[in-house]
Amino acid sequence: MQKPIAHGKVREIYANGEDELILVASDRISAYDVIMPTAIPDKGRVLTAMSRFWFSVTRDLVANHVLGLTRDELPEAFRTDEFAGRTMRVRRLEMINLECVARGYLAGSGWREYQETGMVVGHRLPEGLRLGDRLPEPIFTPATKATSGHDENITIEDAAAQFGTELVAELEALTLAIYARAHATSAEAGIILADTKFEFGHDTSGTIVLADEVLTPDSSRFWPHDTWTPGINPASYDKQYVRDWLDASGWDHTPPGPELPDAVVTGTRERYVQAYERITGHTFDDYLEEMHVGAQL
Ligand code: Q0Z
Repeated sequence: MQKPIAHGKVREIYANGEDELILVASDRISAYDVIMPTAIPDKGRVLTAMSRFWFSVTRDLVANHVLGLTRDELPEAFRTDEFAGRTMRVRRLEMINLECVARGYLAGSGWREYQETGMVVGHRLPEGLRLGDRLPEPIFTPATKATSGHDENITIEDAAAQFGTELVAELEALTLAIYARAHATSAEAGIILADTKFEFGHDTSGTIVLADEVLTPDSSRFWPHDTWTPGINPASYDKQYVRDWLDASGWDHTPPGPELPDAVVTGTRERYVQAYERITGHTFDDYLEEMHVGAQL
């Protein structure tokens, strides 16, 4: 097996010839920005399945980089049980180095900035909003990858100065259109899509293409609608068991994190699968079967 050309905290990228890449999603999970020593079985497969679903339901809004996921669509070296279902063959793009974030609710760094300034990345917001409140309308809050690894928010004006007014306007329109589609789809499943981050690139013809993983719990905040109460820190759809257990363990968020107990692993896996099944209306078993996971080949 060749070596990855890049890896994130929980994913790897391999080259496939000149024009294609292979994205592999692992079962690793991070909490409080630390990778846990215990994996969540099938997490990478659930996230890959979700990404595929969202690329499919947004294909009328934006072109995407997906070329294939099934065994017969992957290069020989990736036709193993370990890679099955967690591996995506994609077009290699000229990536646009701007994190395109849509926020429909007040959370995370947006909440902190709002408390201090009444603004979120250049957007003036109404007074009196609480943590977790829905915004009057979704906002586009671009960010750049800082060398620290953390994203640095920039105003739309700064983004325009760096990437061009026209391109940033197109990215903003695409980001908000995809967010609106995904928010509506998630809402039908009783899940709030609070915010999400997209990465785009250009293909060889200059078309803007949606890339990377999309609308997964690792690139988005998903909240269960039935426990959402503005003013109270919203529960994470997928990671709440892990966070609750870590909070009770007294761990101080410095690496390494503690091994997770079986009940936390099982409960968390169940939440990932449930999110996939609710959002897509398909069973995860059907996905595994389609991807020949566990089949004797
Ligand atoms: C995405 C990333 C990951 C680490 C490169 N279609 C594409 N064309 C060119 N480049 C990329 C893509 Cl998706 C690309 N990343 C982000 C993903 C591990 C970093 F799986 N890096």
